[in-house]
Amino acid sequence: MGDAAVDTSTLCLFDVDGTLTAARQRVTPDMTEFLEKLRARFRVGVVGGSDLNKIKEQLGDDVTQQVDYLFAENGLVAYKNGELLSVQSIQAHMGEELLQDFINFCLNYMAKIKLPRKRGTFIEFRNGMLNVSPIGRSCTQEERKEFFELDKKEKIREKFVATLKEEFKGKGLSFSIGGQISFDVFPEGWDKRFCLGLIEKDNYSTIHFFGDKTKPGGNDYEIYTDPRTIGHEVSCPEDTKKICQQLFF
Ligand code: M1P
Repeated sequence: MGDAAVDTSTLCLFDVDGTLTAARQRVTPDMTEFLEKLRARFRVGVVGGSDLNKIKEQLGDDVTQQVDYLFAENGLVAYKNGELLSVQSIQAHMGEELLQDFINFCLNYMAKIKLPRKRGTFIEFRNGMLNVSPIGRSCTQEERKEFFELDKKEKIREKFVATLKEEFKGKGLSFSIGGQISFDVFPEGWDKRFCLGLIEKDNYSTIHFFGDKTKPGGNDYEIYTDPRTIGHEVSCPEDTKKICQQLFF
């Protein structure tokens, strides 16, 4: 089918884990073929929280060529038509002044906490976020469990985050306590909605978003409920395909 048949005003945007692939697994040939078929009708994009290498492991080395948009790290690393479109980082966004104030405050706060055990890597610097861990990320699995149990009782992370929210009020930072030993800090809006800002100038009249973590607290929630998208909740890759079949074919 030639380009004339493509509805260029509609974009179908897909989450990766649980939507195009099973969690952290490779895409099936069936899904790859389906995306190709869909791309003959509409523009197709992929938005994942993982970095580009992890997305390539799951969707294939040539994924940037297989879709119209590939957004890794929620769009901090963005490809359009196989070409690098833009790269964003937390240091470029926050600026060194605020970033250092924040890091120094965290280190100072952690220096005053007494825990049964402390290890290393208290702040992990990632491209799009800081990950802060009072016990330190280099703890063992046993130590991790011990901290997690203690944190349930003593709310160490919750209190830390509450203090940071107060101290850095109005600085445009979001906090998320997701795992067991740490919490994430990132600029407001740097969830999957980040990629929507990058495609604004492409003037799509309709953007369909498909994701599985669409409930509050899930990492698809914000983009799923964003007024710029029509959100579709899926339960697994087979469901994604089924819903698309019903909508588009
Ligand atoms: O996926 C949830 C969290 O998983 C890890 O947290 P922890 O090491 O505390 O269990 C981290 O990768 C964190 O960034 C992430 O949000």
